[in-house]
Order: sequence, then C-alpha cells, then structure tokens
Amino acid sequence: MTETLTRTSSASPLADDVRAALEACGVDLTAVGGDSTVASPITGEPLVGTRLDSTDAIDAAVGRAAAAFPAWRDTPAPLRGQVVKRWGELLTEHKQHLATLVTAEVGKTPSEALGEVQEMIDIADLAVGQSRQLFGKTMPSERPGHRLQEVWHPLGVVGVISAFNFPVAVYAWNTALALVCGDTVVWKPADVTRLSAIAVDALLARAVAESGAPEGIHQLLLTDADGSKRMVADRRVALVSATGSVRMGREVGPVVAERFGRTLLELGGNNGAIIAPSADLDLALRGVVFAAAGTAGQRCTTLRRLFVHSSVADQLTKRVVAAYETLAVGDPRTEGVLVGPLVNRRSFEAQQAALAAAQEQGGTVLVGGDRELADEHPDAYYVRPAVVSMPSQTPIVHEETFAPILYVMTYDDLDVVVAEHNAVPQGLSSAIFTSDQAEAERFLSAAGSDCGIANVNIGTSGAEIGGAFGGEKETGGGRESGSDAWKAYMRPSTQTINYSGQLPLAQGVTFI
Ligand code: UN1
Repeated sequence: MTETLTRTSSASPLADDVRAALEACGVDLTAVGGDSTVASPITGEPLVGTRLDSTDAIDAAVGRAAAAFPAWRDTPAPLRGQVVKRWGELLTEHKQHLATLVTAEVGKTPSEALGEVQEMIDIADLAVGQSRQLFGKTMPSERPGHRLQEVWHPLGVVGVISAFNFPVAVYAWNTALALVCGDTVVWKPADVTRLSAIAVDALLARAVAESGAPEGIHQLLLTDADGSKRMVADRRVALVSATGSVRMGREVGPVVAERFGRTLLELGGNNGAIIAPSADLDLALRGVVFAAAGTAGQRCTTLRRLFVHSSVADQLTKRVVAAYETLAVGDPRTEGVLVGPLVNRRSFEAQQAALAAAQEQGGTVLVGGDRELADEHPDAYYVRPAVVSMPSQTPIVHEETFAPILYVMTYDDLDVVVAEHNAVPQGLSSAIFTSDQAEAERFLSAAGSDCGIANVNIGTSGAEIGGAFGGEKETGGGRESGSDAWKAYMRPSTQTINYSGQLPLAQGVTFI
C-alpha cells in the first residue's frame, strides 16, 4: 500500500470497504494509487486516491492497444472468446466486490449494483457464444462461375468512454463484444468511477494473463475530460463508443467524423410511458415507480414523462404519489432503502432548477423534490423523487434532467399522445401499458414510438442484454449489447471470387 493510500485510510469504513474490495479483485494499489480522490455520493467522504495519467501516458496506452491489435486480430475468434469466458468467470467470482465498489462510487442500492455486475456477466456469456457466430453472408452473383461473399473483419482499436451511472456494465457491453470481434480496447471511465474501473480492468488483466492473450489488448486511462479528448482525436482509434450527455456527444462526434473514424453514441434519454385505459394499474404502478425513481432517476432509461389516459389519470396518479411518499430515501447500504443519493452537488442543482422551471411553466409538484438528510450528510445530496403534474409538454419536459423527476400529463387520443411522446429531441426508450393488443401494436409499429427501445407492459428501464441497446435522434443512433450490435465493432469485406476462367464484367459492360 502506498503512503498516499495509507494516509487516506482514515476512520472511514466506506473507504476501507473500497480498499478491501479492490485488493480482493487483485488490484495492486501501489500501481494505481495517487492523489486524485473523488467523493462518494453516499457521504461525501473521499474514497481511495488514484493517479492521473499524463498526456504521454494516454498516447502510450493507445500505442500499446494498437501494437497488440495484429496478434489479437489473427487469434481465432473462438479462442478470443475463451478470454472473455474467463473474464466472465472472474466477474462472477467477484460479483460482490464489484457491487461494493459500484455502490460506494455511484450510490446504487446493493441490489441494483449486483444487477449491474450481472449485466457484465450476461454480456460475457453472450459474447462467448458470439465468438463462434461472426456470421457473414454469401450472395448470388450475376456472373457465371462467380461467388460473392461478405466477411467480417476486426476494426482495430476501440475507445470506450463510459458514464458514471453504469460504470462497469456499459464498458463490458462494449469490451466483451469488441474483444471477441478481434479489436483491442482503450477505456476512459467516468472521473467518479475510476475505482470500479480499476477493479474490472484488473480482473480482465488476470483473464488475459491466464489465457496467454497479448497483454496490450485492454488499456485503462485514468484521466479527465482533456485526456478523453486526446484519445478521441487519436487516428489510431478506429471506433469511439461513448456514453454520456448529448453535449459530450456533440463534442466527440465531429472530432471523430473529421478524421473519418467511427462512433457509437449512446447519449441522452427522455423516456416516456403511456398508460392506456385498459392498463393493469397494479402492474403499471410498479413499472412506473421502478423506472422513474429507481437508481435515483439516474439511468439513461429512466422514465421522465408519463402520459396517463384521462379515464384513469386520477386513480393512477394518486397511487404513484402514495408510493413515492413511502419510498425509503437514504444511504443505499441501509436495508430497505430504495433511493440513494444524486451523484453530486451539480446534479442536485440541476434537479432544483428543473423543478423551479416546471413550476414556472405551469406544473404542480405533487410529491417530493426536496433535499433530505442534509444535516446528517451535508456533503451528499439526497432528494425525494418528485412527481410533477404538467398541463402539457412545456419546454422543461423536453429536456433531460438526470434526477428523479417524473412529469405527468393526461391524454385522450392514442394518435395524439404518440405524437406528443415523440415530440422530444431524444429517442432512447419508451413504453405503453395496455391490455388492448391493437393499441400495443400501434405503439410498436413504425408509426408508433420513434425510440430505439419500445416496451409493452414493462417500464422504460431495465433492458436485458440480449436486445440491441440504444436510440435515435439526439440519443445518437448507436446500438450496443445484443442482437447485431457486434457488427459495429467489425468492418465488412465484400469479396467476389471468380472461378470461371473467363472475365465477364458486371452490368454486361464490355472492354478488352
Ligand atoms: C444506461 O443508463 O446508460 O436498461 C444503461 C437499463 C440498463 C442499462 C442502462 N440495463 O436500464
């Protein structure tokens, strides 16, 4: 343990738990330790300090990932899968340690933190299977004695920028697939979640070492936004997969486009749900409360806009408000707590500003919104999730505020409400609660929800890894995780093979 780390190991049980979890994951604290500490959102106390990488160190890390690429590219995909398989086993073994780190750094409840680690294990499983299924196609050629085929090849170095709210799962979605696809990965985690990242990276290092894969295939950058920009601008990075705000996406996108690199963007969400007259209200209530208040409203998939049919609006809204009144808000490590802290003061200020704007724009706060536990934790920001009745979609409802604020509006006509639902710049997740199949089908059709994710009788959050995850419009258009998302990490090579002994030209062209 370095002097710095010893010095910061005060009488803080939280920091002690973090240090123990890191060590259990095989982290060499002397190698990563330093002076850059971040406060836990649970108490505001500093956790374990880390080093910050210099500009040269960032360039060198990208260089190592680029140097490791040819050998990794040439490793058969099913063998690449074995590295991810071992990583998945280690993630399973250390599930509790990783969850401890996620709770300490993000403030998630243990159940949600364990769920996040489970997402990593699930994507590792999926990627192992995918490693034997990087299927190409053959197409009929218009020329006799010719064959056309499409083969998928690795891209190169993939840069992953992950957000604080899913500090490990989203990295794993990208990395498990990128690795089986033959790419190498450079990871820039969120500033506040470097410790979780260090642990996850140490487990991957172990999997890599045990299987004899090239060491350089995974690189971790302990850096800030400037370091991140440097990686994004680096021509050696073939694909930048970034999760975060629309503002961040607007910075990353053009820089990568300018050098003709690729991006996979998962940006803002402003997710809506429609409660139809035929909805099972018991089920809708639970779906709404988890999606809107879970993770303290800090998921990209959090439910932020609720459209309730006027025939059930009073009844459902009253029940949602009653449920919110009893939600246990507090230290997520306390049994029974369902709503942990906001990540930091800035987030609290944004929550307060949004509530003020909503009220100025005609909204009425029905429950929540106030800060709680400020005496006990002056440096932590707990709020009771808020329900705000809005007369219509005023400007604030079009904005994503990364906090637990649920705007409730009523509707009478499905076509009208679908148009309202789609009338926001973001397009990540959406839901309808209905027992009317025709209504559900209309919502799922091309004329229905314009989001990347459209659910029936479940909330907007909590997607499984088997489907492609991502969204349209300002959400950025990227798809990660399951389905065909793996193709984003590869390049198609279209190949024509002529075994005719002649040289007929396509389209009937004659030349020599
Ligand atoms: C995110 O908030 O960036 O669907 C990811 C969900 C989780 C992933 C959220 N499986 O809510």
